[in-house]
Parts: sequence; structure tokens; C-alpha cells
Amino acid sequence: ATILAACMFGSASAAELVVGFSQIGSESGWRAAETTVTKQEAEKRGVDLKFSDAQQKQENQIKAIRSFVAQGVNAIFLAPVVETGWDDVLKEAKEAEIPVILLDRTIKAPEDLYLTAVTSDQIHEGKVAGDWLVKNAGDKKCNIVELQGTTGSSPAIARKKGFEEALAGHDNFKIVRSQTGDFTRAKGKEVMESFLKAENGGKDICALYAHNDDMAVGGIQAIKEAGLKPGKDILVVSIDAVPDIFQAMAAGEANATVELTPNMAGPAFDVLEAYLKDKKEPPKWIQTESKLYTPADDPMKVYEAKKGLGY
Ligand code: GYE
Repeated sequence: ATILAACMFGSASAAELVVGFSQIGSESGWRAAETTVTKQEAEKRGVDLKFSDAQQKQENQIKAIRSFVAQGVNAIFLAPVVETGWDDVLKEAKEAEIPVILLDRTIKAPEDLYLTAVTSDQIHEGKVAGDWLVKNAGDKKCNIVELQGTTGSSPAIARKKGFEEALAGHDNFKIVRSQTGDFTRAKGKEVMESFLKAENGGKDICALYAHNDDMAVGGIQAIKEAGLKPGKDILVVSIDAVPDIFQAMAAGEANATVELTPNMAGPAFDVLEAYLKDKKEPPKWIQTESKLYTPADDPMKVYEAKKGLGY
């Protein structure tokens, strides 16, 4: 019977789930880990994962989704690069009765166009980062420079908002420069160089807030090249908790990060399997944890532990 089934259904077994995954790209260490973990989770569960890398372009993601619909996949995972512009293509998936699960970023679209979203609370992440700074930078005047994530993406919008909420009412803190570094190390470094130049070689900057660790690592490099000490002359706070930021912490060059799990796929597959089996509707939002790490948390130990987790 096994052989017969194999003949009838090709190489995949009859029960095998086919899931299309439209990934943004590989702009950050965190995202590369998310891709690795998603592939591992699929393999562990016997899911046939069709992977598509959009090279940061929404139009490529829209094409990928259309192709998944044409192939008749059982479900689609979408990590949406920006918040808006998804309605039409998601309606097409809905008409084809293919459930869509959002991974790590949210969108502005009617809720019935996707099954659920597995994400962190990105406003909260920004708030945690800002609270850390307010508590630890003292009462002196503190000029902050901000490296934003990809323009129009939910984490860039929300992490900015949450951070500003934390600063509200603390008048000694001021964001003096804020620009996108597109979540990449190279762009983070480049933009930080321009911030340093504009702010008296960096002497007028008290802290760097980066929407992800990769940009912080690029920023740290720029600070060092400007002859200042990151982590001391300029405090560095960011988000993701990738291994490299723990190395920077161990070297005294980074001060705080907020953890984001790269395992969005695990919970996504769990609810998808339950939905396809019993039509069990998941909640619209599956929230992952956001934990603050500082140099007090034995950064080299965390670094070692992280490396097994898709990094
Ligand atoms: O923090 C960043 C990435 O969408 C929340 O995207 C995610 C962000 C993550 O490239 O590193």
C-alpha cells in the first residue's frame, strides 16, 4: 500500500502538508535564523516547505503568494516586509481557501484575510528598550540617535512608538537624529557615521537606540572608528538578542537588548495543524515573549546557548 500511495501521489505521501513560505530576505542575523528554524520545524513535522526569498521587495512577495496559490499549497506563511498593500493578494488566497499565517510582522488589512499572526509585541519591545535607558542613563541631559528598521514595516513603526512612550515625561531625554538603517549592519554603520559627524564627532551623543542588533553592531563599529567607546561614551540599546550582540556586551560595547525568538514557525505549524484537522480557529494573535538582557546576564554563556538555535 505504501508503494502504491507513493506511485499515486508522487514523492510526497498522501498526508504530507505543503506550505509556501514567503520570506522577506536575509537582512539580519535574526532573519537568517528564522529561515533556518522554519526549515528545521518543517522537516521535523514532515512538511514540504516551498521557500521563497523576496530580496526585500513586496512585489516579489506578492508574486510568490500568487505562485503558491497557483500550485495549490495547503497554507502560506508570510513575513510581510511592509504593513500595507496586501489586501488584493490575500483575497486571492482566501478565495482559493488557502489559510495565510503572518510571521514576525503585522499588516494593516481586514482580519479575515489571515488566520493568525505569530509576532512579538513590538510596541512593548521599544518600551522595554526605552525604559532601560531612562533607568540607566541618569538625570543628565541625554541626546539619543535612533536607527530605524525598514521604512513602513511594523517593527520600525512600533519600536519607535514604544521607545518614545518610555521617554515621555523624562525631559532630559531627546531623540536628536532618527533615520532608517533598513535593519542591516552595513546601513546601520553608514547612517551612524553620518550621525557622529553631525553631532560633534559623537561627543554630543549620549545613546544609540537601534531597532535591531545588526544595526547596533554596525553602529558600534562606526563609534569605535570615530575614536569613542561604545557602551561607555555612547550607550547602545537594541532589539533581537542575536549572538553577536552578546559578544559586544561581553566586550563592554553594548548595554541592553530585547530578545525576539527566531522560532515563529513552531507555534504557526501547531495552530495550522489543529486548524486543518478540526477547523480549530486560533486566536488572531499569537504573542511571543520579549525579555530584556544586559551584561549582568552572563553574555558569553547566552552567546554559546544561542548558537544552537538557528544562528
Ligand atoms: O527584529 C529584524 C528583522 O520583523 C521583527 O526583522 C522582525 C525584524 C527583526 O530583520 O532583525
